[in-house]
Amino acid sequence: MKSAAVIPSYNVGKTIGDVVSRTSQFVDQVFVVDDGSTDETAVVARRSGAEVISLDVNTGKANATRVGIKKCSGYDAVVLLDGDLQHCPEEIPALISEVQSGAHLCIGSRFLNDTVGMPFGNRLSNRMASKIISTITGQTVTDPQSGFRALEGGVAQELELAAEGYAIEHIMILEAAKKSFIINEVPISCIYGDEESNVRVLTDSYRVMRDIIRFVLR
Ligand SMILES: Nc1nc2c(ncn2[C@@H]2O[C@H](COP(=O)(O)OP(=O)(O)O)[C@@H](O)[C@H]2O)c(=O)[nH]1
Ligand SMILES: [Mg+2]
Repeated sequence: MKSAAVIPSYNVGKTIGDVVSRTSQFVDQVFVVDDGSTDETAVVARRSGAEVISLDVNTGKANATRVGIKKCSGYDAVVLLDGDLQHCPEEIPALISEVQSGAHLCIGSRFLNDTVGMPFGNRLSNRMASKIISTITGQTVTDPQSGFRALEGGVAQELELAAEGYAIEHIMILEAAKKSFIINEVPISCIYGDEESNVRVLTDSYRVMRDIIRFVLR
């Protein structure tokens, strides 16, 4: 199974080298979409073996992910993961294996494992998102905000992913469910260290809700 990873990246120069070199051990090609970073993200990613797609200005996680997925045409599986080392690349084979077994979208869920270390705010917003996405799709999705997931290659190219910023994770699930694609989850770990989040609670929560409502009304 020919696989690729897409890492949407914004100012993750401190961690991207490690993420790329560890991810390369489990996929055939790593694409880093450097989204107008002002640090050494692109240089470090390239040096670590990734093909880097550089965007001139910061366009947000959704756009960078769409750009990266387009580059993956011809791959059988596309893995998505964050660039700040909160995900463990060694868990990639478990996600790809689900695609190999027939899943169209396999989400790495932090809630099927111990959630020790997850900040209270994240836990709360995840619970709410889980209720909303599970209700709309009619299936239990324990971690709709997880950025660590794998898509079947053809499905990856077929999804429109009409979302902005962090809404992409939710909209990907809704689009996949609407097209009756097979969605499942596997447990993953998530590391909470001293990384900084780019999430702006009010703006990003508003965008997520707006994009979900738009999707439902379409
Ligand atoms: N391309 C791109 N990637 C982003 C942007 N913001 C965040 N990311 C990526 O998305 C991942 C998750 O973002 P982060 O801010 O850490 O969110 P959190 O982990 O949910 O708090 C990061 O590791 C980055 O790789 C952005 O504006 N553009
Ligand atoms: Mg993060």
